[in-house]
Amino acid sequence: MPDQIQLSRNEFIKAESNLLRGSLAEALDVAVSGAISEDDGQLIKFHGIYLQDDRDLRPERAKRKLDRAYSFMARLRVPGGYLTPTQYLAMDELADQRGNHTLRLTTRQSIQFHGIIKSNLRAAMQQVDRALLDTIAACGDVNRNVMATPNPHLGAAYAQAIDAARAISAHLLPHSSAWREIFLNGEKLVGGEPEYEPIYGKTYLPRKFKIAIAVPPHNDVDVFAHDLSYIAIVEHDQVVGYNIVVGGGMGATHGDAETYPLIGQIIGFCPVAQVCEVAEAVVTTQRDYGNRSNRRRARLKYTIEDRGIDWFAGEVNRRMTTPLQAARAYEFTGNNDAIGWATSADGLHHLTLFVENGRIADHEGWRLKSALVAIAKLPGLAKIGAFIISANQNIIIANVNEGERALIDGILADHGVGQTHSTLRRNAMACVALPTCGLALAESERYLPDLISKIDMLLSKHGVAEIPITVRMTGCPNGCARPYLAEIGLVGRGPGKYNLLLGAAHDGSRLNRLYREDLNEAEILAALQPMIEQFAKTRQQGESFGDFCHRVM
Ligand code: SRM
Ligand code: SF4
Repeated sequence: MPDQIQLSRNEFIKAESNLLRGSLAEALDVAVSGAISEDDGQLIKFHGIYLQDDRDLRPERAKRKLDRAYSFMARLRVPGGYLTPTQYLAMDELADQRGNHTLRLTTRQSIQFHGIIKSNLRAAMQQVDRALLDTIAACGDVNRNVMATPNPHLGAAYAQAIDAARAISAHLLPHSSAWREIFLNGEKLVGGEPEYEPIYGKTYLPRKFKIAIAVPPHNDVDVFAHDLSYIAIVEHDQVVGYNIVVGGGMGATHGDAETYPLIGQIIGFCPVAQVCEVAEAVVTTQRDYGNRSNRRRARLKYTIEDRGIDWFAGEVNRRMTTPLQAARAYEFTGNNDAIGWATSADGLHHLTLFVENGRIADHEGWRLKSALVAIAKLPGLAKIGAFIISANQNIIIANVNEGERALIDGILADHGVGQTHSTLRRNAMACVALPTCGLALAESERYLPDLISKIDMLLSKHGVAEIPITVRMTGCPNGCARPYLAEIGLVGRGPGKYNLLLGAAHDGSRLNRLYREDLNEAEILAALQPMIEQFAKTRQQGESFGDFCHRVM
């Protein structure tokens, strides 16, 4: 271990937690408060769960001298975002019985449940377990949900990528049985071998760790945004290996020049058989050298910034049986989803369904949640179908036979779920933000839809509404919707105020740059208007909005 000046408080919490148990089991039984202690609040994240409160209700409850309206958010571990229709139905039921009646698709191909009160947490986890799913390591200082380009139905290479995601997820899964013990049967392991964490050790990683796999030409997982990524190299529809990308990350803090988003760098190529070995080598290097004093500088991107990419690649190679080979050629065309129906070589159909900001809910005239339940119950789909969550917060209904394709269209129409959104809206994402996210400085999920309508008017006025432009909003600089890789990025600074960032590459390979700071809605539109006008008038042949802004800014 390198010298450390002073370990952060979380390091002590982890070390003293008895492999992620802390006093969680007892805390869940305490009925007088809907919350848990701060230390247990840190530990429960390793089990995919966050303590939150409804921020809309804070002022009123404070006036009435009431405790905050506490509840928990739980996030699934779903490598590659792949669920069977039966699992989807079980999760829909969970949202109704234990959560706030919505399912929230995330930017890492998972589902979040909001509003689970403490007395419902165990029952919720038991429902998850019965569906052969879990929430282990969906948050916390460990490897999180492993992403993969979500098209396993479109060819062998995509299916191989999802297999790799599952293998990596299993390889890096904590060995602690704390999740089962706390939430399922309460049984403690007695006798036998003492538990240990062969990869993590008892203080796990310095910070969260994220992995994604992309299958070119699709960069929908934003391969340059994660601690470790794999770019599939495909020959004759077979993955022969992966280029390895390290040190990407989005998170930053306003006003702290020591924190910033970074895109990952390619350090070589590995054959398929070495996928887990690479993951272990990268993770253990970060385990041993990551910053355990300052959590703001603890992600892998800073370890690499501080020690250099050559040092890092050398350390990874030293930990492997065979070093990485030279990186191979690849090409990405975009980081968005192709909304609508597609048909694969075997004649099966697949619908990528646009889900605005990932929120599956029923509203008057737009009953998406009920529609998805009706679709999941179709007999043919139950046998061979899949519900696959995309990294752009959409859902793919995969493996649909000819007869059921028409039924699905009918169900969507009957529930008012049209798919005629503008091009801009289809390419937009917002993070959750208010009212559940404790870190939000501004609205995001609840506000972006309105702003999109207004930006769409500008685009239409100048005749460029059909050109795909990626737009992403977050309620704070943590970057949960990867806004720094959007052609138009909006990052919350305070109520109703956003930084406007422009100029990212349309294929997710270049970050955007700060264009204007602290703008309200009118100022955002006023700043975009001349850019859009100039784009419409002077764009070069085939030039994307991001490349145009990058050129003229
Ligand atoms: Fe995130 C923290 C939501 C993807 C960077 N993120 C949070 C928390 C848990 C707030 C908190 O710590 O109390 C948010 C919960 C909000 C809520 O009420 O549900 C939250 N993050 C999300 C989700 C749900 C956004 C979404 O709208 O889909 C995404 C869940 C992904 C998943 O299924 O695992 C989500 N978060 C991301 C991403 C995108 C990605 O990973 O591809 C990033 C940027 C990439 C990165 O990590 O660098 C991201 N989230 C953060 C950070 C900043 C980390 C950093 O290095 O500085 C935080 C804050 C922190 O960790 O201290 C954070
Ligand atoms: Fe919350 Fe900020 Fe993440 Fe949005 S970007 S979900 S506001 S932490």
